[in-house]
Amino acid sequence: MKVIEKLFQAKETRGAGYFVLIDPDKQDIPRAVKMAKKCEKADVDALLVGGSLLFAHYFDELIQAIKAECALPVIIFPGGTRQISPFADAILFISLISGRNPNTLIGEQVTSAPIIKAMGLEAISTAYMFIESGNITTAQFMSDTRPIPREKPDIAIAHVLAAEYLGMKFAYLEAGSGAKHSVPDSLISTLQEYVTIPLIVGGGIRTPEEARNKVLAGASFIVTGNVLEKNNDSEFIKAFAQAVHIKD
Ligand code: 1GP
Repeated sequence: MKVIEKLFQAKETRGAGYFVLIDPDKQDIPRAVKMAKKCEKADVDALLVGGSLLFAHYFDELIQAIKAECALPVIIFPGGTRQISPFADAILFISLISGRNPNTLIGEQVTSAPIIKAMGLEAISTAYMFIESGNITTAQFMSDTRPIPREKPDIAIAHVLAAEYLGMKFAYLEAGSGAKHSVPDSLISTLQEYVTIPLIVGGGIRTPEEARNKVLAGASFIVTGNVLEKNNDSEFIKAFAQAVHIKD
């Protein structure tokens, strides 16, 4: 079964899916493997691997090590063309549609597409949208783009509609890693009325309750990163998974 089908199935059967982001710059290989195993036990739906910068030089090795010990789908969430690996199950093929930087809209994609083809990686077309979150995030700075103002839903609506009409499979609403404020629930509920493509929501989500509220507002997938780097207690991960899986 393709990874995208597994994701749709998780959304269908559990109400929503829960992704944990492993940033190779924040976790070395042994820590990442330990975390991946805990996530599998805690009923996480998939692991995202990637980061805005990538100082780490062991991207392939980290993914291989996770795959050797954990059965969860490993999906690359790339901060750039250096983050492609044949050892992953799929890659979020993102276009940063909230920005007007041609390189992050189409340039990086053209450079990486032939490599992805050669590796036989499953590419999952995803519209990536930065939502203003109270501080300038690394991803915003590195992409040289401005986020969509959080109090201007019309701008966000126009962007998700464009994503759907362009045939993208997901829209990822990103407040940014470590964001002061996560994507507002009210914005999620407005956007889900306009499109049928599933909304992935991440950035600055710190509690299971916050995650659940986003699902209740209409998010189909929730991503957390930072919060589990600070507390990777198995029960805490489980609490997030249970909060997101509203049908379980
Ligand atoms: C994924 O970048 C986020 O969309 C992760 O954000 O690290 O703040 O959870 P946090």
